Amino acid sequence: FSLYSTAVPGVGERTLIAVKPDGVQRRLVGEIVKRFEQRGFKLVGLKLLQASEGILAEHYHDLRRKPFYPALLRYMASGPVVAMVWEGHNVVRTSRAMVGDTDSSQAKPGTIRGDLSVHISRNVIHASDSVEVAEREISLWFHTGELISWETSDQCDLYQV
Ligand code: IDP
Ligand code: MG
Repeated sequence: FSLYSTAVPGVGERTLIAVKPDGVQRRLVGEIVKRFEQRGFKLVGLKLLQASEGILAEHYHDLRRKPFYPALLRYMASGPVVAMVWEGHNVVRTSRAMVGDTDSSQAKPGTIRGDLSVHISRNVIHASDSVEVAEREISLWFHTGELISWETSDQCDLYQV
């Protein structure tokens, strides 16, 4: 039961964020979590996992014909991933802006990729690119029981409730 999420339109929006294996290996998990926390989003799911080929094939289904696809799947399976679900107003669009350009060499300073990575093939983080895709990706990476609905005590500092 969530009083505030229903009271403020759009506050219940959710997105899938994943720290990719290079980000975990480079000990960037804390830095990345910090940015989403400090922006004001709510963490509703979090786990460290070794992604299976099946989940990665489903996750990157649209890219299956790209020349970099086999290397992308090897990269994503090369170590553990930290998968997260973050919730808040406009979280899908805002997190894409926080993440920055897919090509790290084009990503602006101040963005996660622009501050923490140099190359498109090791760009440290995934973020869903639309609300519909986010819903599909969340159900791919998480069971419903792994997502926690909870109230943050600072809701009225972040939103007009
Ligand atoms: P996104 O992660 O910014 O949404 P997409 O175009 O959806 O970017 O591509 C998914 C992932 O595939 C990228 O984050 C990156 O890891 C990888 N990728 C995309 N384009 C290239 C490329 O040209 N070379 C190598 N890897 C790529
Ligand atoms: Mg994408």
